[in-house]
Formats: sequence, structure tokens, C-alpha cells
Amino acid sequence: MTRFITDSCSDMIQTEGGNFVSVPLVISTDEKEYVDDEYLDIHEMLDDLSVYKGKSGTACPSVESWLHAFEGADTIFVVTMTSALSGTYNSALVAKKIYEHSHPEAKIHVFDTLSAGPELRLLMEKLFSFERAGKTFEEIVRCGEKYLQTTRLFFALKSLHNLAQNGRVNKVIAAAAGALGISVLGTASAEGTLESSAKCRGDKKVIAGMLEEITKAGFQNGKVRISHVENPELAEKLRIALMERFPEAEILIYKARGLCSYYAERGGILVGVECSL
Ligand code: X90
Repeated sequence: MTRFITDSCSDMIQTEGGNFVSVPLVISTDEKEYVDDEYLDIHEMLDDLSVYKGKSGTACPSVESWLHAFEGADTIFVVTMTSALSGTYNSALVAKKIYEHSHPEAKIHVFDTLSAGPELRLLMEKLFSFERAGKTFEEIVRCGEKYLQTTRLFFALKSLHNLAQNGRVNKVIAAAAGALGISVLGTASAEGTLESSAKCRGDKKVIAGMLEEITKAGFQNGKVRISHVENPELAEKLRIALMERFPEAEILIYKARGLCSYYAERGGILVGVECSL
């Protein structure tokens, strides 16, 4: 049996009884733990965090939780967030070794997206389509890795407080977003780290900057996946701007789940695109 597994940074919700599983990361404060599964109330978590004065953080899935997700499957594709910022990929690799030991017939591949959010989703959607097309395990691995070379992630964040607090971003970059109304634009670097490209004031400039970055990346008429943290307005403005320049684009907008909401913070958007360059 084939199974597709991702971590909750993908913003994809597990479907009952399907062959798709989402393994949650956990967000925590000294007072509470937020498991990033389908039951998490993200609005409430963001409200809690907005008044919480102490330290907060996150934890990647344990080896056991990956093993639990593998159980019963013999052909397994795992899509994880960037190994440069999280232990998620490594923990999945350890689980793969253990599972292969007890299930010598099993075939497992773990994709390190070197990215976050919508770029994981793009890859996962592609893997589904490869399976529907009847590709073999080896073909899906090869084509999936190749596809990953053609997708990019861009973001616009109003606050980088949680990224900085957890040592996931340079403090200088984080400070740029401190001022009211300023957004930091950036991308996932080739190494899987956060790279900032500009800071701008107001939605208009965010959209213009984003459009320029996406155009420069060689986007033409592929898929765009936009996840937002309680900011459907900004996501919609970007959709309209993209459709004007790229009428063939296939765009989907959705809410970020817990992990991305914690790190991208209220107002943030993450944009995954299929590029040709
Ligand atoms: O605890 C853990 O292992 C999780 C740590 C995750 C840290 C980064 C999460 C990024 C989420 C924020 C903006 C996009 C940055 C993209 C850089 C690759 C999304």
C-alpha cells in the first residue's frame, strides 16, 4: 500500500481513511501546547500568543510519530520542510532507517523541500498526479526531485518576532519588520534558509515587490499556491495582480495551519510558484 506523508508545515489537512497523512509539529508556550493537527484552533492560538509575554517555541515530529504514520504502508513518500531550519527531515530519515529494518520490502523516500508551506503542497500535489499517471516508485522519486528544482517560495511577513526568537532568522533582518506597517519580502534560499529581499510599506508595495520577484523567477503560467495567516485580502490582491500579468496561472488561496501561522505570524502570506528557471 502506498502512502503520502508530509509534516504540518505543508498546511495540508489529513483526510479520513485516505492514503495521505499529515504529521504535526507542536507549538508551545510555558502554559500550553498546540498540536498542529486538524483540531487546532489557529485563531485562538494567535490570540493567546498575542498577549503572551514569555518564550514560545516549536518542536519537530518525533521519530515515533513518523513510524506511526508509516505503519501498514510499504511504498512511502515523505515531504518535509527545510532541513536547514528544522529537525523534521532528519527525524523522518531516522524513522525511514528503522522502518526499513523491520520492513525489508518497504520503499521509502524522504524529500527535503528546503522550503516551507506552499512549496511542500506543490510537491505533494505533483506526487499525487505522478501516482495517478501510473509512475513507478523510482520514477516518482526522480521526477519529484526534478520538479522540486522548478518550484520557489516567496513570502511577505509583517513580523519576524517568532522566527528571531527561535534563532531561525538573523536578528538584523527581523528588526526590519519591527516598525508598524512594514513588511519583509523574501524567499527560501537554495540552501533552505530564509533570505530577505526588500522591506516595504503598505499592501500596494508588497504586491508590486512580490510580482516582480515572481516574474524574475521565470514564472509563466504554472500553479501558484498562496497560504495566508488571517489575511485573505492580501492574498486576493496578489491573485488579481498575478491574473492580470499571467492570465493562465492556476491559483489557489487557503489558510495557513498552525506551524506556518506561528512563524509567518498574523498578516503574513507564503507563496509557492512553479517556475521554469
Ligand atoms: O521546531 C521546528 O523544528 C520547526 C522550525 C521551523 C522554522 C521555520 C518555519 C518557517 C515557516 C515562515 C516564512 C517562510 C520562511 C521560508 C524559509 C525556508 C514559514
